[in-house]
Amino acid sequence: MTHPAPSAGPHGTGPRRTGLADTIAAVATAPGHAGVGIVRVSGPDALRIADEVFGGRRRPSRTPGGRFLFGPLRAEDGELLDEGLCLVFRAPHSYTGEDVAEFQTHGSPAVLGQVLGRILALGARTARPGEFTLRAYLGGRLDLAQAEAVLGLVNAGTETARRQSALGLSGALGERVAGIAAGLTRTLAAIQALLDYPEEGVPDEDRAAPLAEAERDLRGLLGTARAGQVSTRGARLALVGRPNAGKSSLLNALLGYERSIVTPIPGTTRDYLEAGVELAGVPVTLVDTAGLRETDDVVEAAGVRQAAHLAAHADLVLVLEDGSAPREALPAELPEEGRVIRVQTKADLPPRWTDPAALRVSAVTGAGLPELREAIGQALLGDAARGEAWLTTERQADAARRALAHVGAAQTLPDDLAGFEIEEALHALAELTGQDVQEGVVDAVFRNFCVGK
Ligand SMILES: Nc1nc2c(ncn2[C@@H]2O[C@H](COP(=O)(O)OP(=O)(O)O)[C@@H](O)[C@H]2O)c(=O)[nH]1
Ligand SMILES: [Mg+2]
Repeated sequence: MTHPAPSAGPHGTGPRRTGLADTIAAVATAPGHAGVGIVRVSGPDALRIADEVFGGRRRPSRTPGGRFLFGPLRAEDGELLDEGLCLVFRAPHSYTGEDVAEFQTHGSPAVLGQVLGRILALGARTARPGEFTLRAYLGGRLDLAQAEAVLGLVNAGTETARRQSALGLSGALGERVAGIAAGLTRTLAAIQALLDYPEEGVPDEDRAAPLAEAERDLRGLLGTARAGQVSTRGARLALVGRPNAGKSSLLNALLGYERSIVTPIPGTTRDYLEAGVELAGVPVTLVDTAGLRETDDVVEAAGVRQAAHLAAHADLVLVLEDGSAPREALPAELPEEGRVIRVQTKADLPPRWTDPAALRVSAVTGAGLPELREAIGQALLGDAARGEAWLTTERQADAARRALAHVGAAQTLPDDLAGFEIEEALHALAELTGQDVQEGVVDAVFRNFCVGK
């Protein structure tokens, strides 16, 4: 599959760096055997190299961009390596913005290895992870958030992750950020225009109102960060409670198969175990833990300590209490309210207590499971609306948080200092989209890519 070059974002002018004279090459498809495999070459020599590899009558370097040729691919001594396609892209109309040739061959490691080896022998060098996309960013074809969205699409394991990454790639996040930045820039201009006349002061409609609006927009944007991150990297959900509360039974019910051992004997689960499942479009790792209780058993005590630790580090914690037995306090501290869902288990039996804050669920009959799934989805995704662009990486969320802090500070300060805070907020927003960003940050983003993308 080829990747049509996406249109540049609204302000898609990434910093240009020199030193892109190299021609780079890599296998772009996954290792292993497949019907088709792709080797990609990008850079100033891409089409000259393609002329040597492609043995058909027509030469790639004389072929207009956006066309493909079919013919033999040859080794240096003329031996036939395979028959395949050579796709020709010409700068700037390619994924990287450079001249690009893509060879589509039969998808075996042997064929792909020979074709890539020939290309490298002709003067290309092996591409580093994400280097094709890095070039698209450096050439201004993608902003940094769009590059992260490319990675999100490559890694997407669920429909939610795919949808949000596709939105990010379309530049929707960059546009949302640009809208906030535009408002801040106008406010900054209004403040600077009146700095020489401090006795006048900037009228509220030019300062207080737009700053409040920027704050609201940034809060809305940050409200999507948790959803964006859990939908792409996944979430950890720990089940905790006293022994026999029904943790292992509920884990099995959520999974739909018997993963964890269930017995009437308290203290059955002494180690923890994990299992993956998709809930509300989020890849969730369910973690079953040892029951929380005071115990003299060394192994069980270690499991209880571990359970508390797992709960502290989970994205979300289901706190289970046996609804068919008298309620007892849990012998452990629980995470803060926002990260907890309370569950009253064994809803098929007569309840011995009621608590409107707890969801009643039966692992035996399945009653309450749909509501529990719904509550988990709500807790993980919040009110982040499906159609809007979300912050999908911690890097993006961090930049948005800093922008919000500066906007908050600007609202409380006199004009000259407020102007400084607004500049800092704009700086953070420019980092979010990668217009104004340290090289180390860019490197960190692209380190997570695979070779060939
Ligand atoms: N009636 C009923 N029994 C349950 C339910 N969930 C668990 N149990 C029983 O409660 C006991 C403890 O269950 P288990 O899942 O091992 O609890 P854990 O110690 O918290 O992991 C077992 O005998 C289960 O069969 C339920 O929803 N309804
Ligand atoms: Mg158990």
